[in-house]
Amino acid sequence: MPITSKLSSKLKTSKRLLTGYLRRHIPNESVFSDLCAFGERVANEVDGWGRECEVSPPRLVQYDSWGNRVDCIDTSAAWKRMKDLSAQEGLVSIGYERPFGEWSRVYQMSKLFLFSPSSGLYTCPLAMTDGAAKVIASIGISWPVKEAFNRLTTRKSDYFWTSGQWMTERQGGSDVANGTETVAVPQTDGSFKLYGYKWFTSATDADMTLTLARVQDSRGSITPGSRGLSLFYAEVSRDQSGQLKGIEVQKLKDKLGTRQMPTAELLLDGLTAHMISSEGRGVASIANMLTVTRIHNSVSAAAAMRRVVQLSRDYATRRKAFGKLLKDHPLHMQTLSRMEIETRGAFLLVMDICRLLGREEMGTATELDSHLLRLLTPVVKLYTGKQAVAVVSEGLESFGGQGYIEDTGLPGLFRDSQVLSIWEGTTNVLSLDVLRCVSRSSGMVLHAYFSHTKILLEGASGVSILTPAVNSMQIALSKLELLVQDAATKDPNYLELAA
Ligand code: MFK
Ligand code: FAD
Repeated sequence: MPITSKLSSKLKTSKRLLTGYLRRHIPNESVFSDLCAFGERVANEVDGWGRECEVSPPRLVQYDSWGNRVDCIDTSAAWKRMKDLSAQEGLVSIGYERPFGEWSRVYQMSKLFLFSPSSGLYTCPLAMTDGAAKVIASIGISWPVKEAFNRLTTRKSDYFWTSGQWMTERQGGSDVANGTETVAVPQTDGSFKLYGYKWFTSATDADMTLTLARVQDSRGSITPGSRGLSLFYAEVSRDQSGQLKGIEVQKLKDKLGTRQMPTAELLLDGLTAHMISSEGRGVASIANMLTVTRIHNSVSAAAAMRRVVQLSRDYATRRKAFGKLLKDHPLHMQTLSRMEIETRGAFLLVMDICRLLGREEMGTATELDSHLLRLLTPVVKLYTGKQAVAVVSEGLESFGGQGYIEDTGLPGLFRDSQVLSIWEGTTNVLSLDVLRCVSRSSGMVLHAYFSHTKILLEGASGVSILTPAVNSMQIALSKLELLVQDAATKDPNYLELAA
């Protein structure tokens, strides 16, 4: 039996960290009763489904028995149950129903924090679904995306849709602006047909997607670079013979981790799509999706750390070495304490970003809050992504050899944490995003950061948030320092930005 399947008491410890935070900020009994009930459901039901997703990974059926191309991505029953549960529990919709005003995002992300390590990576489609809903909300909920918005944010499982986020192409995942080759050919009815190759598309069993492409004019010309990219909405549907309309699934990727969910390479061959940004504003328009998915990524990183710390602490009360339990070895406990501190710091920092997002969405954010949200989103994503790999690795070591053995369920935690620093922007690319927002706000975001740390220093409850915040800023700033030094000799464009 995998070690991760005896979770009930450990989730209670997780709830202590969570409840401590929530009691300070949302002292509302219905939040606690919902989280307690959900925590029990995760421990008793969902964790087993997560394991099932791991041992029954998706597979691609390209042809049916009669040789017809079907491109069916076959997922486990547990993966499908995750979708129903996500709708019923409001794992996306809470962010849009906003039952607790500016604290609704904290409430939603608290549920995701409990769900994530048991979710079989279902948090990935949920992140993209939330991001797509956010983009639609920001551009206006009207045709052709009105129904899509309603479906993404519903609690009815049979109406619920998930969304993909198809940005990465072979030529570039970081450099989307220069790497995107997909073209959008205008149709007489105002829609477009997309032709191109999307190199990474996760949770490809989604019902719709947001994607980027270049509009081709009547002479077949396109505009290169960022200014040539527009944002498109497309539904993933099948014709009467069961064939995908305008899409061929070329293959499912064979990945280090995240094996529970399908990640496919897709050929877009005349996929019907609707432009939902102004022409040439694709990157700026999808930025709202990036903000939300990067925050989800940070929640998942903190949750992975939390899970491994809980398991390590529990093991320390059962395993004996040199005649006593591990918990009675001060050196071992020092290791666990360091993991615990990292985890608590990450949790508080992540929740602070969720708080800021909630304030912005309710219109209660101050200018300082908005600058902080813009600055801290890439910082927290890059910091917690790296931290999760380190803490989960330490966690595996705390089990000795057993940490390396597959049927404990522990290696999966490690494999799945490695992706957190890669997708949704690598560490360097996010450091450049910090530089971008510092430069484009004429330094206002940094001013906001230093005012915020001063406020935190003055408030006793903020001190615990301060350390990781300062650490992460240091990582980002040291990257910038290197970049500027390097740029001085190699790349005059960066110097201009850094100024
Ligand atoms: C468990 C949780 C799981 C989460 C789900 C995981 C599923 C997997 C999903 C993926 O991995 S999806 C793919 C994610 N891809 C990336 O994150 C791309 C990484 N590359 C970047 O982030 C680049 O910085 C980016 C492509 C966004 C921009 O490159 P450009 O085109 O060279 O940027 P440019 O020209 O500086 O900016 C264009 C506009 O976008 C500007 O606006 P304006 O035109 O109005 O000035 C920028 O200000 C704006 N912008 C860029 N980044 C922004 C932003 N605005 C707000 N926030 C940002 N972060
Ligand atoms: P590159 O951009 O080639 O980066 C290679 C290295 O160069 C990195 O270390 C990077 O930090 C560094 N680098 C790049 N540019 C700079 C720079 N300017 N300065 C300094 N260093 C730089 N994408 C989607 O669109 N949708 C998905 O659903 C999706 N799912 C994914 C699922 C998985 C499991 C994985 C692993 C990836 C997924 N991706 C998805 C793709 C992911 O977003 C990209 O792989 C990621 O953004 C990096 O892009 P890249 O692979 O082109 O790497």
